[in-house]
Amino acid sequence: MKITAIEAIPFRIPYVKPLKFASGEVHVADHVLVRVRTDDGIVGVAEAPPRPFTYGETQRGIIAVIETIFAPQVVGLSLTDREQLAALLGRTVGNPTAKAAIDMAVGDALGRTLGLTVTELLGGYTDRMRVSHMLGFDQPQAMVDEAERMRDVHGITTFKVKVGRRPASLDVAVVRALREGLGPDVVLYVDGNRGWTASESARAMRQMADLDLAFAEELSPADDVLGRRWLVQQLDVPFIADESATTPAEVTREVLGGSATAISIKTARTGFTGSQRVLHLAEGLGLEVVMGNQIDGQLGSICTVAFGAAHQRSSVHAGELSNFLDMSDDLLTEPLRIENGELALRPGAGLGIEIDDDKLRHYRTDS
Ligand code: MUC
Ligand code: MG
Repeated sequence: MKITAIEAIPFRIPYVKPLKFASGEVHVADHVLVRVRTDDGIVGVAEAPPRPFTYGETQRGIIAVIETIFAPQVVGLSLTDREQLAALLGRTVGNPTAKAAIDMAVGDALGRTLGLTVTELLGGYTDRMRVSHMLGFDQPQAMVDEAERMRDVHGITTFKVKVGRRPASLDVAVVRALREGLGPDVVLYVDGNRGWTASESARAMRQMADLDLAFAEELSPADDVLGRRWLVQQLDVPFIADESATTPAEVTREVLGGSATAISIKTARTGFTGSQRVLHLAEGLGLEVVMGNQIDGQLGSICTVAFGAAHQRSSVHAGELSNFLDMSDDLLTEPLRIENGELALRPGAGLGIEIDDDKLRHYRTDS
């Protein structure tokens, strides 16, 4: 069970339909495949998606920090030394997806070694999650058409709508068109990626008061401290902290400070170990949790569902698991399928997936 090598492999897969939101846009998945090898011949995998506009990481930076800082410290640990691993990775500031991918690849390798799924190792609550689809910026009718296609083809009935544009009336019109087009039974919520000020957010939420929104996420910056508290206090829906509250300390600060009342957990940035710490804190604080999407590929999405399905609190709400549908291809031998609005786990050990060597050869950019 000893870790003998950690590889960081860049790959590049274009999106058929780019995702646009207030803090950036993604046209190509320039991700990093992380492989952890052990002395038993086991290989665990995970992917790191750099989001420079949110966390400052780049594809090259992820590879550099893994190869020069993390791998030399982690090689030699046992797969069961999870606290040692967290402590070693935690000595370096930042680099959330590089750390998370190592943690998750170790989790996958441990499951494969023991013949257990990652979900069984983490908690084993259930074997699937309902899916929420994230709708990026577009014209109202195009966003309604996309949502209808997701409902008709995949059975998805929960939608997160990207907002935060100026004028805010653009986004208010989209959310109204979605509610009118999809009817009262779908779940709708909005994510502003800090695009509006607190007062713009409050005004837009008043204009959408009749649209039965389930949540509002990161409408304004958490660093506008008093404005954000003022905003959160007046809303009658939970306010989700996403990029402003990624660690237990940040969640504690934002929630106790009145700047959030629910949280998004993304395995892409906190792995399995860090996500479990945040989740258990959320239980203690009594916060609702949504499993978020860092614009993950299929490997990232299976990590999210493996974690989300492992615990009761993370599987209450639909998880954001469907954005890989907008990619032109992926790395798995057997693509993930969303059916009847659900994404089910694979039965095999670890994450239950395999990397297709031909696809990796085709999409990797280092050879
Ligand atoms: C989200 O929930 O904000 C956009 C940027 C990112 O890192 O994740 C997405 C979705
Ligand atoms: Mg968000």
